[in-house]
Amino acid sequence: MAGTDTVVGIVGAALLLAVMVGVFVYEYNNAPASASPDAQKLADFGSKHPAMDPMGDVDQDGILNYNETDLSAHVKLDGSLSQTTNGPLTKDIALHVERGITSVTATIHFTSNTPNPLPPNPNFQVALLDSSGTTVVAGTTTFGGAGSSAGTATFTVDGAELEPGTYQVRITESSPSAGGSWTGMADLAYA
Ligand SMILES: [Ca+2]
Repeated sequence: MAGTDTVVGIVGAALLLAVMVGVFVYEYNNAPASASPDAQKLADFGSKHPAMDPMGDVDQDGILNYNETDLSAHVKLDGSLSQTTNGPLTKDIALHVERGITSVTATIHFTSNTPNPLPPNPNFQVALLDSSGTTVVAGTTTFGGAGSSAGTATFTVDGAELEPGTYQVRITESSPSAGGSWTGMADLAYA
């Protein structure tokens, strides 16, 4: 029994020593390094992007701004609307805007289900609305003209006109319209 106790004691002491050495090596390697990178990154971010929130998340991907390499955001606007005869149909797509925004540009390329017989009828419009539903900017639509089924609708707004918050890109299909689909992107640039 004495021999077993001694072995247990030696093994226990060896394990304790191994743990202590491990802790020391971990602390030695990590203590200075783990405390400062975030602080250093935050300081660097603050000097490079003073208008922005380092703890924000402009592209809403879960990675905070100060850990991002690309400080822009791109929101897909793809969608479709069915035929309407009684009134305009709309589709809203949310945009997250933070301080430091310099511009928002949105463009959609749409295709109507049937060629448009009326050249002045733009079929699809795009606009930016604030959280109260007020139009911040109404875009312009370029249509292919009579017999065409394709066109482009776009807007650009200066960031100085935008308070941080949630906005909506509203795509409106005029009435009457045969319906259609579009692809597009909203690009948000930050300083
Ligand atoms: Ca992010």
